[in-house]
Amino acid sequence: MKKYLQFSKDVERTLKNKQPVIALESTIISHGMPYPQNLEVAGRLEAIAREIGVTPATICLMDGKVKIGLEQKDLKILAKSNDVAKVSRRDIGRIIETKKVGATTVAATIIAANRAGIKVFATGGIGGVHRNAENTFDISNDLIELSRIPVIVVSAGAKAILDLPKTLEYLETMGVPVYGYRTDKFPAFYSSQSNLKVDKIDTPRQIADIYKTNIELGLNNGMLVANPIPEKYEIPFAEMEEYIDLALKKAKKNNITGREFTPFLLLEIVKITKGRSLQANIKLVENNVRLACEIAREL
Ligand code: PSU
Ligand code: MN
Repeated sequence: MKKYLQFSKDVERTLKNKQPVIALESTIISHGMPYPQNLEVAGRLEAIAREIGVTPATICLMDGKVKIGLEQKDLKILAKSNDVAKVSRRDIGRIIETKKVGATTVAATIIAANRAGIKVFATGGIGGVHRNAENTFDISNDLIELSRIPVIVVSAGAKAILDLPKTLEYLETMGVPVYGYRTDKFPAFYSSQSNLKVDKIDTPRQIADIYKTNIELGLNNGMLVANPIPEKYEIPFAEMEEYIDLALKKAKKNNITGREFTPFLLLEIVKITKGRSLQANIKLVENNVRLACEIAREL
């Protein structure tokens, strides 16, 4: 992949100087949030990282290249155009070859980040095992890539649109460590906790140390750091459940499947909650970027 990587000046210099960098995904911009909030958020996440002294590298595919670190005009295209492809592992080659614009999911972003030498990545929520997966087989590529790409993924757990117990079981099957940041309850994205147990870790330093040990042991898997949404911004689990139900019913009625399924549900929930879920989403991503930056500095 090396010859396809195109670094921004900023990211290239920071990596060369062995200073901290974090990776950010672009699907959250193109398919995860509505315009114009998506563009504001993309800019704000980068600003938060810079304030902490960490260089943000938002990643996407453009002009036949894997871009590591974007300019404002790139972010604008991702935020506004409705001709942006959602890219997981299997889509990378096709979108590079056809020189289309591709927004990278968690899966594709960590693949690219790893090739670029970036070890920490922040997002909102990861993809996972969908409800009813026993019939649909809908399991996100994110989980597979987490098991084989040695990048630390900071997320607010997994979204309650998913089947959380099955998602955790699958991560265990695939050998992916899941750590709760200062909690032993797996966070459920909009809500700070579920009743599912995870191993608790209390400091960015400890996360960095475990990561380094894993690498020294030759275990080349990634790890998931689940960082709960700050309580004052959370939407209670039971309340979310009603909205998610509505969104799932609508998806079924409209026959939404495959890569369209997650974006459909996310935007539907924004509509149903009249933007409240979007506010929670924004707060939790910001919170994840801060933690990812602290971990990157420890590394
Ligand atoms: N979860 C969110 N917001 C998102 C996504 C997931 O809360 O924007 C996006 C991420 O890019 C994730 C992708 O990698 O959806 C997963 O899609 P799928 O379920 O189709 O694998
Ligand atoms: Mn899927």
